[in-house]
Amino acid sequence: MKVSPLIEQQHDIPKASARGREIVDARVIICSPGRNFVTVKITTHDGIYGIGDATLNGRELAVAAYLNDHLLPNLIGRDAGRIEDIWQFAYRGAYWRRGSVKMSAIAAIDVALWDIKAKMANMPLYDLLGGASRDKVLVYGHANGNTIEETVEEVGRYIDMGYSAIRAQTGVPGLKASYGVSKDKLFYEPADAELPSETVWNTHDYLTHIPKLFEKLRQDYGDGVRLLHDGHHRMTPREAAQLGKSLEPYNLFWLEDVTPAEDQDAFRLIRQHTTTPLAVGEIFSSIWDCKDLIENQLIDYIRATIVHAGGITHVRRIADLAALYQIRTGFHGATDLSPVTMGAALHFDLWVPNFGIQEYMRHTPETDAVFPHAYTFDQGYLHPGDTPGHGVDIDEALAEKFPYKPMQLPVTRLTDGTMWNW
Ligand code: CS2
Ligand code: MG
Repeated sequence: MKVSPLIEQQHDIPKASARGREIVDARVIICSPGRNFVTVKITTHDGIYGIGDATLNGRELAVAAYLNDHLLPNLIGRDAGRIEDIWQFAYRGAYWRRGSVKMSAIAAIDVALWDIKAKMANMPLYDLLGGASRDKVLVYGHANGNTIEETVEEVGRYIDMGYSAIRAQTGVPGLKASYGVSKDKLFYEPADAELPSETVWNTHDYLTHIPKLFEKLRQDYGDGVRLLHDGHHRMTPREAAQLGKSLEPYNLFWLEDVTPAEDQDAFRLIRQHTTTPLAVGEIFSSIWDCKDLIENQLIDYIRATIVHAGGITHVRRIADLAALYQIRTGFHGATDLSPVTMGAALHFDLWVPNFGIQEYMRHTPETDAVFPHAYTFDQGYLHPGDTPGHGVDIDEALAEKFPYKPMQLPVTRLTDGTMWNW
């Protein structure tokens, strides 16, 4: 396997002394190679550096400001090895707890410090976490089309690429744009305008249309392929229960984000009516967002992910709680989570005992060039590679050529104009 020179250099790392572990530099790098990314780079006195992702789609500069103005100045002179203490300092010390902006900022620092620690130990991060629990990481890809026929064809393309787990999204007749359907098939990027573009939504039409897609997929591709679907927070709990029930004959791997999860108890109603497996959590920022969902076994997969939920240090706690209840991980892995998050997540996935699946939306060639990485795809699985650290770097000179571009996620309204959940 060919790895980039930036990744190769990381095998050559000096031994750390007490003084050598001190943080001497911590800064934010913002770039837009295809889309915006916020990256934190932390360097020790010995010259070992680690990087972390702080990208929060459509709110990138808010996280960057939180890092620059409030967190990073505190790091200078601290021992880079004291990851837990730095996490507690950033979380408790702020007084204001939780929230996507703060937890993404903490996550970036945390991942950069785990990267440094694994490099100091001269180990791939998965080894430092406890060692591999499996040989490779099952991933799912994204197939989508404007019509059922187009989506079915796309699923076939993913099967041909070697995927055994595929998320299928399709346009709903009569609606101009549907969540999950993109112009570009391999690289889906929903943030498409400086000020949010408006889409229209109609749950009634969606609920009657979606089962037809999965019926056709099972007819054409049989029972072997794992099929997933994302409801993107659009339904009420009762509507979600209806969809789950109507999809039962097609044996989905999971049905995701069927209803907004601020009210964790709402999932009881869904659970009582359907055995379709439920996944939720890509917008969660802490364990408190999913504690009841987990303890009451109202979900099957937890999607809270490293970049938006406080880094490895915090997501490890979520995964451990989930393991007690036989709930498995299914980390968010859309293109707005940078390759740095993908690398860190893959090390976590290789280790975590209760692993379920990892989302894998491919990044554009520009993004991949700015973030050289050791992870590789083979026949529906990813492997994080064995480079010390998390195996992802940033080419800063190249990053500079892609300056930040203001972009936001769309919003959606019902057909009568009522604001709804995008
Ligand atoms: C998503 C994302 O990947 C997913 O499951 O729901 O596409 C999500 O819409 C974006 O990450 C938002 O930034
Ligand atoms: Mg989703």
